[in-house]
Amino acid sequence: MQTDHRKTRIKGLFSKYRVLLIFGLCLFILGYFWQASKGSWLKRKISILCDTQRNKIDPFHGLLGIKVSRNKTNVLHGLPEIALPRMVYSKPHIFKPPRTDVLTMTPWLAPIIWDGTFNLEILNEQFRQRNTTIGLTVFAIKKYVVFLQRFLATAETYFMVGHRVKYYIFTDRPEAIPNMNVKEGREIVPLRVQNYPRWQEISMRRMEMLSYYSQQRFIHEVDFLVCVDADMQFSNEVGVEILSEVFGTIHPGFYAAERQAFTYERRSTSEAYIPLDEGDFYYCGCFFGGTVAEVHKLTKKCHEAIMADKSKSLEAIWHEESHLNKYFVYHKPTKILSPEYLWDNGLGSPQFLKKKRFLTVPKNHAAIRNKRNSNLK
Ligand code: UD2
Repeated sequence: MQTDHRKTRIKGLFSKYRVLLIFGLCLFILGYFWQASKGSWLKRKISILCDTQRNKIDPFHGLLGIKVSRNKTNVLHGLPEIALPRMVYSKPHIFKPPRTDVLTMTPWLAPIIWDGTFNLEILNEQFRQRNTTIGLTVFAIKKYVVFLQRFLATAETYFMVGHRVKYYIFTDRPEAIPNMNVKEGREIVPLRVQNYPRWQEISMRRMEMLSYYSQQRFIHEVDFLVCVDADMQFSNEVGVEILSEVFGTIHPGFYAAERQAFTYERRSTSEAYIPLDEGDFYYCGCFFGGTVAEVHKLTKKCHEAIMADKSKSLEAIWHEESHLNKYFVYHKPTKILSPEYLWDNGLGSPQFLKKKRFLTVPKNHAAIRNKRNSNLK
C-alpha cells in the first residue's frame, strides 16, 4: 500500500517537472559537444603566405584570437603596382568587333592574334613596367649560320622594339655569328652546341637543348622565350602582343584545312599520334614560346616523346613539329598566333592577311641541309 503511494508520488513529480528535466538534459548534451569541439575550432591555425622579406602579418590582428602560423612567405605583400599612365585611344565597342572576317578566340578562350585586335601601345606600357626580358632562341647549326645576318638585322628592326631582348644563338660555329651592333638593352648570346649528321636530328634535338637550357640558364635570365627557325626574316612588327604562358602559331599551309587534312602523325605506335577526330589547328614547329617554365615543360615532354619513338625505331612524320602538335592537343596554348606570324610569300597575299610579320626565306633544301661545301645561293 505504502509502495503504491510512493510510486504515485514519483509519477506526479515526474509529470510536474518533466519539461525542466528534458531542458536540463538538452543543456547537458549541448554542453558536452561544445566542450569537445571548442579545442579544435578555437585553436585552428590559419596558414597564410608571407612575403619574400618574410614579414609576419596577422590579417585579423588577433581579433578572433586565432593563432597565425608565421612560417610561410607572403607573396601578396609588396607587389609592384602596374598602373597605366593617361592614354587616349578609341574605346572598345561591344557591337563593333575589330575583326569579323577571322576567328579571334578559341573555344577555350585563348585569343588568336590578328592585326587590328590589339592596342600595342597599352601592351607595351604593361610589359615595360614589368621590365620584361624576352629570349629569342634560334639554332644555326652547320650551314644554317648563313641565315643569321638577315635574321638578326630584321629582328633588330621589328622584334620586341623597345624591350629587353637576348638573342640566344645555338650553334656549332660561334665564330660564324655575324659581328653586329645591337640596340641598347639587347644582347647576342652565343651558345655552343654539338651538331648531328642528319638535319632531321638537328631539328628534333632543339627540344632537348631548349629544355636543358631553360632549366640551367634561361630561367635566371629572361621572363619569356620565343623559339623560332633560322631560315626566317621579320618583315613587320612582332611585339609583346604574342607573349603569354604558352603560345603556338598556325601553320600557313593549313589555316583553312579540315582536321583530316592536317599532317599530324597518324601511326598509333608513335607518341605523336593524333586520332582523326582530334586536334584544333595545325601548328608550325618554327614559332612557339611562352614563359620559361612553360617552354621547359613543353620541350621536355616533346623530347621525351621523341626519345620514346626512337627506342621503337620510329620518327614522327614532321619530326618535332608532330610532337609539338600532339602536345598542343592536350595542353591548349593560352594564345595563338595567326598566319601573320608565319607566312611564305609563295602562298600569295590573301585579303584577310593585313600584315606579313615573319617570313620564310626561300632555300635550296638539298644544298643547305646536307652537302657541306655546296653553293648556298
Ligand atoms: C619545318 C619547320 C621546322 C621544323 C621542321 C621539321 C617551317 C617553317 N619550319 O622546317 O620548324 O618543324 O619542318 O621537319 O614550317 N637547323 C640547323 N641546321 C641544320 C638543319 C636545321 O640549324 O642543318 C635548324 C634551323 O634553325 C632550321 C630548323 O632547324 O631553321 C628547321 O630545319 P629546316 O628549316 O631545314 O626544316 P623545314 O624547312 O622543313
